[in-house]
Amino acid sequence: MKVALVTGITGQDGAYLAELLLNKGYMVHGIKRRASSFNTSRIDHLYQDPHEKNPRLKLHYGDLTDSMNLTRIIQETQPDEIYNLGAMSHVKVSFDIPEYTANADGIGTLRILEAVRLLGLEKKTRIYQASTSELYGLVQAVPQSETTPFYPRSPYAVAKIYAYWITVNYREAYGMFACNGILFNHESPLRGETFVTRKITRGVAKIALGMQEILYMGNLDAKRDWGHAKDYVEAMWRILQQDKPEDFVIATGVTTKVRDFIKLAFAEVGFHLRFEGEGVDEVGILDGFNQTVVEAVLDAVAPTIAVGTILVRIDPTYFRPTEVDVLMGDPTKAQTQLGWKPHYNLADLVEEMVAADVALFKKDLHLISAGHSVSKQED
Ligand code: NDP
Ligand code: GDR
Repeated sequence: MKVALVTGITGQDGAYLAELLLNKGYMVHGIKRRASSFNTSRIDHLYQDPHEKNPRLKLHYGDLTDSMNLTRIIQETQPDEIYNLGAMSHVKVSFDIPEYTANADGIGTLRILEAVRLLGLEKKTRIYQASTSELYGLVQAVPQSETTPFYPRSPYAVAKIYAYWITVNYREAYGMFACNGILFNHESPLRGETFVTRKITRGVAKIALGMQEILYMGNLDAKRDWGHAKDYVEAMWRILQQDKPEDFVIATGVTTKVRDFIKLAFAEVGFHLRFEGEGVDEVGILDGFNQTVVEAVLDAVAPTIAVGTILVRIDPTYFRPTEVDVLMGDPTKAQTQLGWKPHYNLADLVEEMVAADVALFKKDLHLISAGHSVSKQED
């Protein structure tokens, strides 16, 4: 049985990857951080009681900032494959906690590579590093491929560029099977609540259900190449099954403005939105309903919002000190060498995410009507 170790197993990608590896028959070890409350909701459906015979999923307490902990876990688990997905992954937040981000996202990768080397596992253990399209940063070329120069624009991206190059360096210096997947944005119903797509689909669901009035957003002009996380974890696995260790861009090749994602998401609940104004004064206004869609999605809960109501406003808090304007990947190498192509397009993604959030907040409505309180956190 192949053995995999996944850092960041409690995150969006960790959850989809763990499921994929279990389905392929792997023994999966995951590193979770100690928290004051349970933080495994994304993988609870995969949980296996450690007291059962031969469980194939085992979680270990750990942290990418703790070398000894990582070395011990790697020694104990002797993995054939390590997927280093753990990171402080929020670009905006990295401006608030830059030193921690460098430590976890940059040096954390070094700790894994060095542990594998010191333990003499460099010929056994293959390593996947979660690199990112944020490396491209300030636009040098569109679309971006494996040969496009990098120009990082945030503490997060600068930390990840260290991780990218230290992975390349250990491959070249010690002959290790260490690879970068340069993944463009990928989303899902499991996406963290404060990334733009999930923030939008949550906001749309809550507005449609009468639980929120306005969605406050940052830069609506940013363009992103959005895929589905389920497709992207398949690419991670394929990268480690190659004969030779190499780096790959994983993307859909299609880019979309944040503003258009918002329109698509509102359309899922039958709301037509139009945008008016400029800069911080731009607003998204309800232009009309498609009543059939509204009734189908919301179970005949007709919205009481009047046409002409402002549903989206700009809050400059969400602007970044330095922004990445356009990301659009060229996945040709992955298509030809890995035989990888995405199964989901943007329309499928938006549909799945909005439907999941409508279902989620309908549950919250039941809880509220039964006198329970629910989380009000938004960011
Ligand atoms: P998430 O933010 O959903 O998950 C991040 C994971 O890392 C969580 O399990 C988190 O734990 C864990 N983590 C955070 N800090 C540490 C630490 N110090 N030590 C150990 N674990 C830690 O990210 P995604 O699943 O979306 O992304 C996975 C990886 O891919 C990340 O490295 C991200 O930077 C990168 N990436 C993501 C892209 C995307 O579009 N999703 C695109 C390109 C790259 P906890 O649950 O406790 O917070
Ligand atoms: P990104 O994702 O920074 O690309 O990093 P995010 O979804 O946070 O932002 C995408 C774009 O949307 C703009 N934006 C907003 N973003 C957020 N979060 N909240 C808002 O209100 C908002 N309004 C506009 C942003 O300015 C940005 O241009 C993600 C992460 O998963 C990284 O870990 C990963 O490496 C990259 O994708 C590829």
